[in-house]
Amino acid sequence: MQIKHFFRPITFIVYFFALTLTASLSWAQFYFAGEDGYRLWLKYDELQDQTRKKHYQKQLQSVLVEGQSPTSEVIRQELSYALRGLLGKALPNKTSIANHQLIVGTPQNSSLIAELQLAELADLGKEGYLIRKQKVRGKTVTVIAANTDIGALYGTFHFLRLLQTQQSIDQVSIVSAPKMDLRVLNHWDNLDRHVERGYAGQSIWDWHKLPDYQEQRYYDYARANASIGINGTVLNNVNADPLILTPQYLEKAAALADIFRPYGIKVYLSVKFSSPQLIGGLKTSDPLNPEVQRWWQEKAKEIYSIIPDFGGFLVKANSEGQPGPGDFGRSHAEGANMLADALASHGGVVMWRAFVYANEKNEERSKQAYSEFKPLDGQFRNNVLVQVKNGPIDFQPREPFSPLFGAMPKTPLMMEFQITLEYLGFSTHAVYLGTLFKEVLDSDTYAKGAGSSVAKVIDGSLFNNNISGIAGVANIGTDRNWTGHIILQSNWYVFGRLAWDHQLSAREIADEWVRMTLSNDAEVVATVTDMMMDSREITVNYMTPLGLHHIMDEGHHYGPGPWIKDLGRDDWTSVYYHRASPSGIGFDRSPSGVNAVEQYFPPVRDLYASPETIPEEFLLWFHHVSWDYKTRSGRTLWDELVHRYYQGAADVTAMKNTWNSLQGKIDPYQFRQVQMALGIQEKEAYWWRNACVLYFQSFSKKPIPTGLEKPQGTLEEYMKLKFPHAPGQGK
Ligand code: GCV
Repeated sequence: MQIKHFFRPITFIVYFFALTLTASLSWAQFYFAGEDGYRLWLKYDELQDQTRKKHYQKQLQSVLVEGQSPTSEVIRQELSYALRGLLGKALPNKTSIANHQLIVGTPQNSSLIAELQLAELADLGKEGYLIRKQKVRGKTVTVIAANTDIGALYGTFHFLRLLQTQQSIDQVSIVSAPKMDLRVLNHWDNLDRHVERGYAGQSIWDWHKLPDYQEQRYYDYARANASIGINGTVLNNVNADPLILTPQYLEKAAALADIFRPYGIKVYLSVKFSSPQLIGGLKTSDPLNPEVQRWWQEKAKEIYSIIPDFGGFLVKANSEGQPGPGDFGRSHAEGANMLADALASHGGVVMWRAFVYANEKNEERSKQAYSEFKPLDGQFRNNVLVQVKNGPIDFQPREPFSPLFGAMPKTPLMMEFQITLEYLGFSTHAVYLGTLFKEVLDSDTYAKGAGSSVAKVIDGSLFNNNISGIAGVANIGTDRNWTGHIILQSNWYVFGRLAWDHQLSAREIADEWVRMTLSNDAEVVATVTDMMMDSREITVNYMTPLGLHHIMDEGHHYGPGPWIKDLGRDDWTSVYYHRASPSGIGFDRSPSGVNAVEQYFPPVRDLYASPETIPEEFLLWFHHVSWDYKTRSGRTLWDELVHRYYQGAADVTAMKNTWNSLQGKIDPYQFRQVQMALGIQEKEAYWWRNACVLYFQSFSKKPIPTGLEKPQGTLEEYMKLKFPHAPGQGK
């Protein structure tokens, strides 16, 4: 799978001539050889620690994977590929049962495992597993057991992770089951392969060549997802093309579903609510119209006839120009229920998005999803999940959690995170999202008193929901390294790991990802993990400190644009959100303003209601304060704001230097990729700093605090910058 460019003779010759002909080329050009990132965290390179390797070799001389299903075959292949790589040794093809040291299977496909009568399996459901040293017919072996083949596959990946991260397997004893049912990637991929908010190339789905041409990448995508427990994928953009439901495209989706099935991954589709009119020839898409209902029922039947385990529909309705039940005077519940009824008998679900805001409502944007959906609690069918973005606006570098979490006890709420960095620097900034995800998941809603975390709302445990789920808007594209640069692979990884177990810490997941992707060297692991853990806060500081939000340039959302005003709608502009004026800055969402705090449960509501008690990172989200307002550092608001912008930018320089200190300790190509990205990030961090400080200074009229350099450039210069072809824009 990996192409070692440098070692191919032809490549070597090309490099040689390039070097001699261009004397100015530095040796750095050679650093493009190496690990290109395609293998993600499933590299399985031979372990460098010889003692550890020998120890593993002794315990893994012979492996038995039970079962004949396609999933068992996948397990067999993955184990043999991985162990050959990690241990540098092919496994013997056949040994007698008595000699097996690792056995993988289920009580159904393995008499050896059935004999063990493993009581823990009773609590592990369809996807859980156990990994344990166990006496089997008198001999101690490692057992990976589950109730299903998919569970055994997850257990296998966990076991391989232990080896990849060089942990002891001597006394291994692990029992694990996912905390959420649906762990789903949302691809905002169009049928022409443009990815909305995608910064890593085109869509990996080659719709034109499907169903017959099946890329190796589809299989590697499935392996990667299965390795972190992701069990569903929504193939197409929520701004859906109705053609996805035509036979021509369903056949293509079916081909992908066939590939993903052995890996435990179900296919879902985003659908356009007006499909009955657009492709069905009906005069209406009114959800209460019997003909429309019949159309969806027939469509569901057609889908299940070719994708028997089809997951269901994701719907963006009456949002940003998309059609929906509101067009016919119906509620979101009536729309969702019609689709849910069509899918119910086949076992499908509807993931209905709560990302709605409308001009006509004349209500502040951050409050609208709550106002619209809370009254519908209890009205949805039991195969509907309402999918809520983590914050009340739109995937900003920092937002408070959406007040809907905790507010709809009778409805399963699904989390929607954004893995792609639409608002955090596209694919050239190194921002690890583990800390952002955890901050949201661990937030206490107080819906049922202290301890009612967002995580407990979405995993269904707080309100005892019948189904639970979490979605992540994918950052995946055709770039050889999948995600733009290597560090951003960690965001795909951490999403999957937290979807499986939200109690894991962001740090332990970063640590494990670094070991599997970059190196097990202690210095590399510590340095990169620290860097990743700080990276999101650094980004908040140079983009949107102290609760500022939505001040990026318009449309593409690339770079700073606090001056953006006069667009089609106020709540698409930056000035709507920061409200800077000569007297101060920030959005008054307290009781003296639009009172968005009322949507939270006490004591959050009370804490957020006053600038004195609100956590400072949300100050300007909920309050308009004067430039002289005293912040907790003792500085005035103006000085604190400027300090944070400066600190953020300086921290990127520090991060770049830290990374540079790892040269020679990381694969050269991996090193170079991140080095280049950090170079861009550094430039852009200073751009953000200078543009925002100069802009806000035009209101505060205050000097840059002593000791800080003057921003380079002028505000006018920054305001003139235009990026009409910035990637990932909506079409
Ligand atoms: C898919 C934001 C993005 C849009 C996206 C929308 C959504 O507004 O900028 O590109 O559309 O959110 O989540 O539906």
